[in-house]
Amino acid sequence: MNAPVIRLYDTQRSGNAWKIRIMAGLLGQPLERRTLSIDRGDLGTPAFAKLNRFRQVPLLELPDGSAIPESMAILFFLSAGTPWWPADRLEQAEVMSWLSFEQSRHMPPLAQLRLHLAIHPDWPLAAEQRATWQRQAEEALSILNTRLLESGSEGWVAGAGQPSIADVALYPYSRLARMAGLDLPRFEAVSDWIGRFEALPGYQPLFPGRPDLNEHAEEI
Ligand SMILES: N[C@@H](CCC(=O)N[C@@H](CS)C(=O)NCC(=O)O)C(=O)O
Repeated sequence: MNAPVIRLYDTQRSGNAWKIRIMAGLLGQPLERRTLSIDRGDLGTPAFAKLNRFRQVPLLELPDGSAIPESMAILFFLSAGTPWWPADRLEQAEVMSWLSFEQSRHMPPLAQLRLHLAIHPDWPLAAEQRATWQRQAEEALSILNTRLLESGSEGWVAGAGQPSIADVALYPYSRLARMAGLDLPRFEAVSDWIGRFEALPGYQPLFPGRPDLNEHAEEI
């Protein structure tokens, strides 16, 4: 009999889905990947809309057929009961505040700049829009940098002693900031934290087995 599988719907270059592959790697949780392509229109099909009303990746499908959309919800689901989701209510609130920051102020400008500058440079991008995203992305990295400076050279996003799903959530689009045209080394504490994060046992690069391709722009 086949072992029940947890299935991840993702795309090759999705930073939001990368969070889930990293989390599964860090937890030693096997995942079966169903890799779709936005450029091919896979997310616009009625079959995918039936699985995920939000029509986005990541989507996690459980062995009983239930499905969880949204990277934050999936990170919570996978990490609950492990050290990646703290037991203390105040610490949980701290983690959630960083998840909210990632979704509202960090990921949107960084993901849009990466999409327009590196993945689809053929798409039109008005100078004013680019400048707004650039300002928002710099502000988000600066807030994260200040937090990591407070946490110290061994520290993590939502507490000094232990990484949490806040680190997993904030890693991908921080790591990809150069593709978004940002000067990542200027955010020294963020750069150091990225190095510490990538040294964690179970860390997964964007393209499996190819950490050298983390900033690769094309599907392979
Ligand atoms: N809030 C969502 C955002 C997911 C998201 O933006 N996914 C992108 C790929 S990284 C996507 O599916 N884009 C296709 C589309 O929106 O049509 C999450 O955190 O999971």
